[in-house]
This record gives sequence, structure tokens and C-alpha cells, in this order.
Amino acid sequence: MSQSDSNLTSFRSTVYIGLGSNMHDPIQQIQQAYQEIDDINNTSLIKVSSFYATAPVGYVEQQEFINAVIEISTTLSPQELMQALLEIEARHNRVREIKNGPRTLDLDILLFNEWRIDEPNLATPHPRAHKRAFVLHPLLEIAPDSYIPGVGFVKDFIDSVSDQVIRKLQDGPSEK
Ligand code: PH2
Ligand code: MG
Ligand code: MG
Repeated sequence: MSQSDSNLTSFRSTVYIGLGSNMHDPIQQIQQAYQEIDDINNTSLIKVSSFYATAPVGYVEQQEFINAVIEISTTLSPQELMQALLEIEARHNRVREIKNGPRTLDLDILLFNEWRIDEPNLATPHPRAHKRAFVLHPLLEIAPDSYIPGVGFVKDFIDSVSDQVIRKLQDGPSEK
């Protein structure tokens, strides 16, 4: 939070972000990111899922991931939020070598209100969210009624990802 959070005229959005890491102490990377996200101007962390250990999807010759999903509240625009998240990824020394490959920190906007955004660098809902157990399980945990615009309710997609290996590491959700 910052001083401009008191601007009551700004429209407040509810946003879900997926976090993933499989390099250099993933849990620490993600916990550090929670703080950095809460420190973004006009943005606050609302809810945090448990951590999930998940088998890599896409490019499989890599370490398992730790994944989590958070809910934030922000008055930033989608593009402003996106830029702030990219800066945090960069601070975690994120390098983009292999598509879907190992990463210190990945921050993906999953849902931005129920808005459907289709811009070259940003699409919401995240186009693959409903196909990934590492998104659906933590999202369902903190937002059991969440709806993916144009796709359907998260709870209705859980069965379709039952072949993906995922293990919940600690109990949650916790209110932040
Ligand atoms: N992210 C990817 C590709 N594959 N697999 C898991 N288990 N978790 C991820 O966060 C992940 C992935 C691309 O962003
Ligand atoms: Mg991703
Ligand atoms: Mg990403």
C-alpha cells in the first residue's frame, strides 16, 4: 500500500496471479514476491493459497515447480500491473532462454476482474489457465466460486486435469 491508495475515486480491481518457480529456492522466491507485490503502488495482497509441488508441464526435462495463486486488489490498469510484475521477475534474475523452461520466478495474471483482454503482451483470462492443475487447484482453494470468462467455473475443470501430478505442501488459505 502507498499514500495514493486513499484515492477513493479509482476503480478497484480484483486480480488473481499465478506464481511459479523451480530454481534457486522456489518457496523463498515466491514468498519474497508476495512482499514485492504488496509493495506495488496502489496494490495490496488479499489472499494466498497453499504452496503446491507440481510436475513440469510443457517442457518436462526440468525440476518440479512450486506454484501458488494469490488474490490482489489494485487500482492499476492491466498494463501497469503487468509492467510492475515484469520488474519483479527481472529483480529475481528471471532469464528467458527455453520456452516453458526453468525459471526463478514467473508471475502470470490469470484473471483481471472478469475482463477479457486480448493485447499482444497480455491476455486475460490466461489462455491456458483452465488446462493446468497448477493453476486450477490453488485458484479453487482461495476462490471456490471463481469463473473464467468465456470458459466456465474453475471447479468444473478440476477433473479434466487429474492426470497432472500435483501435491499440496501446507495448509491454507491464509488471509494476508
Ligand atoms: N509454467 C510454465 C510451464 N510449465 N509447469 C509447472 N508445473 N508449473 C509452472 O508454473 C509452469 C509449468 C510456463 O510458465
Ligand atoms: Mg507461466
Ligand atoms: Mg509468465
